[in-house]
Order: sequence, then C-alpha cells, then structure tokens
Amino acid sequence: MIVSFKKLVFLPLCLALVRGQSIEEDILYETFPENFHWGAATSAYQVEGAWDVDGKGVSIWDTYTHDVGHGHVFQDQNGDIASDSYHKYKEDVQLAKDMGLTNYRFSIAWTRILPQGIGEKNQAGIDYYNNLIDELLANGIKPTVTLYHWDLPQALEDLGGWLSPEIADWFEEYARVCYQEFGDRVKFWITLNEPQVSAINGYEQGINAPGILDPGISPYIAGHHQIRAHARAYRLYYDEFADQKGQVGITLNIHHAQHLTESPEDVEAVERWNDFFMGWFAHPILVNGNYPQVMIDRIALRSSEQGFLQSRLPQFTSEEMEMIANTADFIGINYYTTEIIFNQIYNASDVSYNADIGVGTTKDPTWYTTGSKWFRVEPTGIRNMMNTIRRKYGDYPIYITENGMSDHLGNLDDLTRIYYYKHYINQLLKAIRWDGVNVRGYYAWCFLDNFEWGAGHSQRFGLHYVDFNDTERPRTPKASSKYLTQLYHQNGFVQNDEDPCLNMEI
Ligand code: PNW
Repeated sequence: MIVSFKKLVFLPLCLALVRGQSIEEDILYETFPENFHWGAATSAYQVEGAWDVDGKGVSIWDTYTHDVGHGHVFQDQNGDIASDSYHKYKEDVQLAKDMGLTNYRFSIAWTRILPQGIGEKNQAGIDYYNNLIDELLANGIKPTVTLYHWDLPQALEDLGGWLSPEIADWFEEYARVCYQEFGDRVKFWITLNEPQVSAINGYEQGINAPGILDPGISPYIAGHHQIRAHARAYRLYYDEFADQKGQVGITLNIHHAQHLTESPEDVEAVERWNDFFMGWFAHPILVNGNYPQVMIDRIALRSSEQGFLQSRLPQFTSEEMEMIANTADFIGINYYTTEIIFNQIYNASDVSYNADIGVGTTKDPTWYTTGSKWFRVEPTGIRNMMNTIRRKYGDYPIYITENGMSDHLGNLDDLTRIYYYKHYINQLLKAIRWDGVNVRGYYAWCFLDNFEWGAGHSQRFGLHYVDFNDTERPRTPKASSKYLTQLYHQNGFVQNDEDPCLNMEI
C-alpha cells in the first residue's frame, strides 16, 4: 500500500474535523411499527457445543479449531462445548421468553442434519431442531432460521467446499431437507449469513475456517458459489414449498462509510466501497443477477494488468443471472459500526480485495472502543446505512438480523452495552419514523456469551453471561437484557417513568 505524504498530513487533520459526529443526539420518544420483530440471535457453532454428539458430522470449524498450535483461535480455544445450548435449549427458550422476544434467530448445523453434507440424514440432529422449534412456539416465540452460519461439513470441504461449483447442488439438497423437516413451523428463512465475511475471512485472509490465504482469487470464487447456492435455495422454496407460505432472504454485513474529505475521489471511494462490500451480493440478488459494474470493470482491468488471462472475478452465465436476480423477500443486515473511507492507490501488482477496491479505512479516535478491535461505537451510522440501502436497492423490507457490542469481561452491569443499544436502536427508529425506511425487525447479537470465532471467549457479546469455567455453563441475565426487555415490551422509547434508562433496576 502506498501512503502519500499528503495523506499522512491530512489524515489526522481531517479526523479532527469529522470529530463530534458521534456525539449522541437527543432521543426520539416514539414507538416502532406494529408487528415489529423484537429478537435476539445466535449461531449453531457459537452456542451449541456437542460437536460430536448424537451422530453429528465434523464441520470446518471443528477441524480448524482442533488444528492447534497455529494461532487460529485465541489460546487455542474451541466450540466443542461452547455455551452448551444443545443440552440447555429449554433454559435458553425460558430466558428468551423472560425477555419477551417475539422472534429467536438461530442457525442449523448442516452436519447435525446431514453428517456428510449430502446423502444420509441424521434423525437425532433433526429431532434437536424439532424440539427447539416446538419449545419456542410453545412459548410464543417465532423461529427465524439461518441455514448456513459458516460451519460447512468437512466432507464437502474435502470435495472443494465453496470453491466447487457443485456446492450449489449440495446446498440445495440441504435446504430441501430443512424445508421438508421444519418448514411447516419455520416461516422465516435466511439462506446465508454474511457471505462477504465467509469469503474474505475464510479465503482472502485465512483467519476463519477453512483458513485459506489466497488474496484476490479464492474469495471471489467462494463468493460466486455462495450467490449461486443462495439463489438455488430461494428458487427451490418457491418451486416446491410455496404452500408453506414463508419468506426467504439473505443476511449481509455492512458498515456505514463516511468519506474522509469532501473531495470527489473520497466521495467516489465510499460508493465503490459500498459496491464491493454489500453490492458484491446485493446487486446480483436484488438487482440484475450480476455484480456491480464497478467490480466487474476494476477487477478485470487490474487482472489484465497483472497478467491474468481472465478476470479474477468469475462470470455468471446468462441463465445463472436470470436464476439469481430477485431472489430475496427481505434483506437481513448485520450492523455494527462505521468506517471513515478515503481513496487509496495501491500498487498495480497487488493482488488483493483491498487493492481491487482501492480505498483506505480508518476510524475516528473519539468513538468509544468495544472489546473487538474491528469496531467502535458510532450510532448515527445505522440510520445513514438504512438510507443508503434504500437509495441503492429500493424499498425492500429490511431486518436488522444482528446488532450488538462486545466487551472482555462480561460484567453484569454492562452499561456500555446499554448505551450502545439505546443509541443504535433510537437511530433505527429515526430511520423508520423520520426517513420512512422500511425496517421490519431488530435482533440483538448475541443472546448469550458464546464462542466468538478466532477471538474464542476473549470477546463477549452476550445479553446473558455464561460462565465458561463451569461445566454446567450457567447463564445470568446482564443489565442489557433487562434494558432490552423493557424497550421491546414498550415497542420503543416512551418518555415517562418507565423510561428504561432512567428507572432501571440493575
Ligand atoms: C458477525 N468484521 O461476524 C457474525 O455473524 C457473528 O457470528 C459474530 O459473532 C458477530 O458478527 C460478531 O463478530 C462479523 O470484521 C465478524 O467486519 C467480523 C466482521 C463483521 C461481522
């Protein structure tokens, strides 16, 4: 990366100028629309544990975490037991009920249902999810189900995993089993969680399973086949399961981008960053079955300059484009933070995703930190981002399928987390009430302290504390869970004696 002298001088100056944007705004005291989803989210590998119990097959995260001594995960920790939700799901549902959740988001471990990824089904795994779904419904909570939250069957990884075109067939087969077994009760399906992170962390940087470090090449292939797989699962639902009358969408991750300066280069850099980050998946799926033009053009140009015989970005056939376009009933968004973006010139020989985008990113040092290096607290971004999504993709129903913050210790008096939720959710309310953005639901991440991927247990996102030193994995509600209980119950912000932040017992 080339950092110019100008950037070195101007960066701190401009950062000083954008300071102050994160100062909290006045709270809007108003409620959310009716029938809003008020939820909390988890994912299978992060909370279930029971990694080899009752016929479950091995996933790429089992393999990756058991490959110790390479620094894959903080202190070589793993999700073998995690929060033990496999055994404690009834207690979890009780806690969810105590919070008044309308919806609970969880993911299905592909390897519990189909231990080898395709072929023979595992009834014990199917029973587990039937029990969880029935327990939720018996307690008045609707299941919101993610088919894939990063735990690919190892047997399929051995056949090429997300780099193999055949994975669209494998994923369709898995989706069919899930619709068949659970679709009578599950009406809200998310095909993939954050394909951008799967591709970049798993294949560009090698910091998530399967740990492949192949910048600028494999991530685009993994992304390509995730898009094809998503579309196949969506089409399958409407071809064979439409009578179940549910909805199928996808969850994308995106950070709001502020331009560092008002220069046309930086303003354009923000647009490019959005197109490479969210547009990579949103444009094919929501617009026209193909990648954003800026991705197609830039990757093709850089590839040819680098001596590749064809673009590093794979191409869809025209049949595939037709199959992929318009394959989401809603957009799920996992939202955490804001980035400050500036135009950045990389060496022509740099084969990488960041060089293809051609931007640099930074954060305002005045934004409060969290337990995770990659994000800081900046509440106005969520409102801005909702507006960006509408501007780029129209009036799609949006669900915030994750939002939350981490700390290291898991204090029960987690006042910083309350601050985060209060201001982010209020900005979301402004996006709905003031800007008219079509947001239909909100899921806090995470329902429980859990296994935070490469950070292991060193970063806690939970609304409920989990003691990982106790084999029983006891749960204790944190103050933030009580705060959200009240906010969810009020369906928003009410300026009276019950204002959650004024009158809360901790
Ligand atoms: C999401 N980033 O991951 C995942 O969906 C969750 O499983 C995870 O626990 C949660 O966010 C908190 O990390 C992300 O670097 C991981 O931008 C990294 C990034 C974004 C999302």
